[in-house]
Amino acid sequence: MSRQDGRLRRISADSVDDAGATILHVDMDAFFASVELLDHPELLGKPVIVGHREGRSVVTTATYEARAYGVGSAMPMARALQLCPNAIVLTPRHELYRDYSARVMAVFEQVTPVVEKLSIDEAFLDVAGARRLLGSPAHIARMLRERVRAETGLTCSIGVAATKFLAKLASGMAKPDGLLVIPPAESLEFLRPLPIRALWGVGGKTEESLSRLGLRTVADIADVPLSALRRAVGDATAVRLHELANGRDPRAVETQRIEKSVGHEVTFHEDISDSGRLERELLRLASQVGERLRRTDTLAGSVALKLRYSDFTTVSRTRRLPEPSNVGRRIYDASLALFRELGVGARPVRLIGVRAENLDAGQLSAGLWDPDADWRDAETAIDGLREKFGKAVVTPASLLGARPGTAGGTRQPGTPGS
Ligand code: TTP
Ligand code: MG
Repeated sequence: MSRQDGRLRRISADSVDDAGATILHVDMDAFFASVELLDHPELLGKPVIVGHREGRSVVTTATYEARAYGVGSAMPMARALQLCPNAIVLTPRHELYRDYSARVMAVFEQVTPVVEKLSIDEAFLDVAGARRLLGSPAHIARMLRERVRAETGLTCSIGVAATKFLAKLASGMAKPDGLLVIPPAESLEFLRPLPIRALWGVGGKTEESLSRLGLRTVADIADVPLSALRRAVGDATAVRLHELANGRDPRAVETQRIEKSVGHEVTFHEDISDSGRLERELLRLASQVGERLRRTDTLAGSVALKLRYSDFTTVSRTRRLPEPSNVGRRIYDASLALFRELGVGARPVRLIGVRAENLDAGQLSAGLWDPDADWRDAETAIDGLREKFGKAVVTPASLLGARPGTAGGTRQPGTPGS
């Protein structure tokens, strides 16, 4: 929820009924910016943006004071400074954020071992088993917010509900520095008036197709016959949206992560300045990453691109996917956008790598979470052919009509990231 500026904030009263609402979604407020403010207390209450001021950089995040001007994550820095010329821009210090992330996650793990880390600053917790010892879910959530603040100086927002989807929705609404409990008996009442955009995976084209049918709210989706929904957005998406709109979400909080990331990279024999060539290489790497994700039935939440230039400076950039995916095409789209943002410029490239992060295993098994059914079917068919006839026969580049096998480099599978 990157556009959030806290204007529509909703929080719960102390007396809220939380029985059965055992899933917590915790998300740190303006995370990178809040960590920076710990070091710069004189900037508290000011519009602060974290990112690089120069070039074609984008905003990583901004304080809520800056968001009031319309500044948001992933916005070009130039645009952000037009909107908020007085903003103070701080250079990101990723190591520091990772350090705070680990401290925050450690606080979560004091509450329950059932913690599913989703990204650097958010996690799901299942507190069903912690209730006897620690109290009701809302009580646990309040305690958790206090502990996070006491141990790190940072604020977070927490959503408490009976399902992952609702808990995540609730934490977004409680921001910043709030707690919102959705009593299970009121789940539908809460959901139905929301715009369809609130449903996981609805954005862009899906939203357009649905509005063309006159569907505007979650209630509209819940009440429309499934067959009509299927015709509009395809089988898999229709079923998923219908389930979500009716308050059903079978996904459990998963603690086990087989791998934290999956990546491939290639080092060239000679430095490359031809961006077309590098983009084809990106497609190949992204496809390999997608194939590995599909093999373990894992979805990636974000994609990282790594470039090492001829002078050995190395940069990496991360982008969140519009929705979790294991489709090579989606991973390629995200890495290409990052690549174009960074640009090759005057510096030739000696290494390029693509990595899938925020992995979420086993979510596809219910068949409910598949907005990319067509791409996935096509790519899974290719997986099968490659297994049968060897990798050289069907390459991802052949999907785009490019000539395969032109990389001329050494390729190493990436190691799981930290
Ligand atoms: P978010 O949780 O999406 O954003 P946030 O914590 O800054 O703000 P809030 O949750 O209160 O809305 O992302 C967590 C961090 O991840 C964020 O502080 C910076 C980083 N990030 C990026 O670098 N690029 C992005 O596009 C996004 C969305 C986040
Ligand atoms: Mg956050």
